[in-house]
Order: sequence, then C-alpha cells, then structure tokens
Amino acid sequence: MPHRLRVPAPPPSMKLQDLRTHLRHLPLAYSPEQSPLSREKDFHAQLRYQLEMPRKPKLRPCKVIFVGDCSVGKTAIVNRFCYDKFQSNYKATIGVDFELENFNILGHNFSLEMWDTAGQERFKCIAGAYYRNANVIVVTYDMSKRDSLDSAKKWLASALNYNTSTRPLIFLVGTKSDLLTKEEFMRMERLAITVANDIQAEYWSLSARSGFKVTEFFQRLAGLAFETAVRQHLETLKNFAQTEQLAAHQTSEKSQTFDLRNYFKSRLYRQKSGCAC
Ligand SMILES: Nc1nc2c(ncn2[C@@H]2O[C@H](COP(=O)(O)OP(=O)(O)OP(=O)(O)O)[C@@H](O)[C@H]2O)c(=O)[nH]1
Ligand SMILES: [Mg+2]
Repeated sequence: MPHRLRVPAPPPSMKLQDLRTHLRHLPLAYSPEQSPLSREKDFHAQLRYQLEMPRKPKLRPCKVIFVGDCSVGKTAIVNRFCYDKFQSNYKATIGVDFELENFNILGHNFSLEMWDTAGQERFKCIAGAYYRNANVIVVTYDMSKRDSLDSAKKWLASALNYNTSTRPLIFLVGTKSDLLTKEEFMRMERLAITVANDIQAEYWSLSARSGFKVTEFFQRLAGLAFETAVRQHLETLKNFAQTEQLAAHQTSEKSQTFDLRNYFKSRLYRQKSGCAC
C-alpha cells in the first residue's frame, strides 16, 4: 500500500483570521501629506506599551455615520466592505440602515457600528435622530456629480449640529471613481482635496463597483477610531484616579480637623473642671 502523507486538520479553536479586519499596524492615509488626522506610519509606541498591560481596556463600539446626497453610493461602499457585493440597481435607503463589523486591532476586539443614513430629503428628519454621539462622520459624494461635492459642507454641518461636545473624526469620501477618465478623476480629486482641507477631513477616492481602496479606507477608519478610543479610555482612567486621590486627600484633611476640634474641646473641659494635668 503506498504511503500517504497525512496533513493534520487545524484544531477547532484555531479560526482563520480575516486579514481585512485584523490589524497589527495603523494603515496609511490615502494621501498622507493631505491628512489632518494622523500622518504617522504606525500606532504610537506609548499606545502599544499601554495596550501590553495585563488589564485589557474595554472599548465601546465606535459609531460611524455615513451622510451625503441621495444615490452617491453610501450603501454601496458599506455593502462592498461588509459583504463584498455590489448591486447596480438603485434601492434608496429608507431612514437608516445598520451594520456591525468586528475588528481585532493589536489583539483587542473593536467594533464599528455603521449607520448608513438616507440621502433623500424626505427622510432627513428621521436620519437626523441617528447622528447623535457619532465618533466618526463619513461625508460621501459622487465623483461623477460635481453638485454632490458642493453639498458635502451642508451635510457635515448638519451632522456636527448633533455632535457638539467632542469633534468626531471626519472623512470626505468620493465614490464611483470607476466612472471617470484619468483626467476627470484627477481634476475632481484636486477639487475635493481643497474641500477636505476646508472642513479638516481626511480625503479618500473609492469605487464600490471595482472595490478600489474600499478595504484600505475601512481599515484606516478602524485604526484611527481605535487609537482615539484607547486615548479617551486612558484619559478617563487618569481623571478617575485623580478624583479618587483628591477625595482621599479631602477625607484625611476632614478627619484631621475633627481630631483637632476634639483635642481643644477636651483641654477646655479639663481647664474648666480645674484639673491640673
Ligand atoms: N459605477 C458605480 N456605481 C455605483 C458605485 N457605487 C454605487 N453605485 C450605484 O449608484 C446607485 C446608488 O447607490 P447607493 O449606494 O444606493 O446610494 P446611497 O447613497 O446609499 O443612496 P440613498 O440611500 O438614497 O441615500 C446604485 O445604482 C449603485 O449601483 C460605484 O462605485 N460605481
Ligand atoms: Mg443608501
């Protein structure tokens, strides 16, 4: 009987890693010299060090909202990343759609809650209710329709109206890059980068149809949102420790005041009662 080489099956606990959602490094910006967010080539060394600590931080899911004119391709980019599919027939989003994507970044679980809002005017009042507490705003425009870029500032302003306490991370995303010639693409990108600089957003050109830069964009978004969430978590811990320290200090001061008061009271009593000791 011929000798057959047996390849052992992987243990059931060993799952194949989805390389799209497992990050060991901070992905680069589309155009690093344009980005107002982070121009670093990797996660900060101090952040990596903090994450090596035995107590793992519990990070809340990150809320990402997609806004922009109707039919610019918001749903298409979310579907391309989450399901790797593309539909050419247009089905308007009614109100809002929701997708959850789990990432593993530097060994930590981190989820993106994606709120894909409707661009049609008649749903605006419903979609507005989902803008609150956004950590990331993705302003989307159609690279083949100049007027959708003109609306970008208006969309951002209305999303920021619901997020006044902390400024979310902002991305300006051009979609349908497959519909443009090279010259049109470069012209539109130049215009859009000026707008991105005005609104302090990081710029990306994508295509949901061909998949151009879609994965890179979501990985970058997740990496930056993760970095921000860890920083905020450490800041909260530091503030908490400081408050605890202050409270402990105030308690010890109070007990000292109390002791002194008792001491003087007992001396007075002794003097009144004529005790010489
Ligand atoms: N060629 C091309 N067509 C695209 C691309 N992305 C989206 N489309 C098409 O554009 C149309 C609108 O896409 P949607 O993703 O539904 O647009 P939306 O922004 O979600 O629209 P609302 O939900 O109404 O706000 C659809 O017919 C898509 O097939 C792309 O990258 N390339
Ligand atoms: Mg949609």
